[in-house]
Amino acid sequence: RNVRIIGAPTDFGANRRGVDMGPSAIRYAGLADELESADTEPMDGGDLFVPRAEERDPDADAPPDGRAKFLGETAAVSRQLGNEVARALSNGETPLVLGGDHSVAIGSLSGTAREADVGAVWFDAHADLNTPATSPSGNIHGMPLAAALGIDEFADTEWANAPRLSPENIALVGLRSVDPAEQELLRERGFAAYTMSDIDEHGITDVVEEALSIATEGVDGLHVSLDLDWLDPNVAPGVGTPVRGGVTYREAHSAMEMVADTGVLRSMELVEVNPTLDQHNETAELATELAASAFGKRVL
Ligand code: DIR
Ligand code: MN
Ligand code: MN
Ligand code: MN
Repeated sequence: RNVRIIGAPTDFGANRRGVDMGPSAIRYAGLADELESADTEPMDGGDLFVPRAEERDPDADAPPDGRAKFLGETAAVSRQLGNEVARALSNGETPLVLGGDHSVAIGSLSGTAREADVGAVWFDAHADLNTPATSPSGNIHGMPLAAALGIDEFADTEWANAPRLSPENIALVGLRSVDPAEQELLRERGFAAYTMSDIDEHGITDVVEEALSIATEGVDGLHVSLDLDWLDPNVAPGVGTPVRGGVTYREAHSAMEMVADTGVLRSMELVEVNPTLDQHNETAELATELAASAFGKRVL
């Protein structure tokens, strides 16, 4: 298959500068070679235009109630990215989006769930279900799943809604840092959510198998959102919001191999790689390896 690499070097959705260097770091770590070793054809269209945070006023487009920094900039990038993802898909390519912070998922999801019914697995320490009213930080990287689902303030936002993404086909895996309002949402709306404790108890294979079956049930394709802070900071130190107690190197590969085995991977993103916080670019290297596993790379 042809894999369309789309760099989305945002950082204004996060609380730390440097995640905008993610796309470069991931490419430099050997993404193209890794994808070739998974028997895919990488096609790199370069990076989207993203405004520089220091040239903008974070509160210029702040919503009347609540906080959402760089809302206008996020909207602009999301529109652009949504169109690029949709275009790649219509050319028969599989989009692989390189973040940037996790706010880029708003664009990926709006693009991938435009012409098809799509389910998603969210591999992340966090739930990313805040809204401007509930966010403790005002950082939009903590909100993309709420945005894509059109929850509350995001309800009538054309750039944020992913029209054919249904809440029944979403599974969150690896949770260990969830804000109170997010806990409430998860409970009320009945999302399939698996914490690290679930992985401790049932093992990565059973948890991911269940998550994938929920996400792929009755849909045309699967979107995989991989926030590198899903992994334990011991193996993925180069992220802005590390949380101890994440999945191991081998568990992560195992999960991505299971993604490949579904045969319906439609789009994917690698987000939150911050080379300025990393050791020898190892988090970007890990991201390239995990992408290869998700695209079908095998030892034998
Ligand atoms: C936190 C952090 N829940 C927030 N979220 C992060 O700011 O909303 N998501 N880091 O990946
Ligand atoms: Mn995230
Ligand atoms: Mn996270
Ligand atoms: Mn259980």
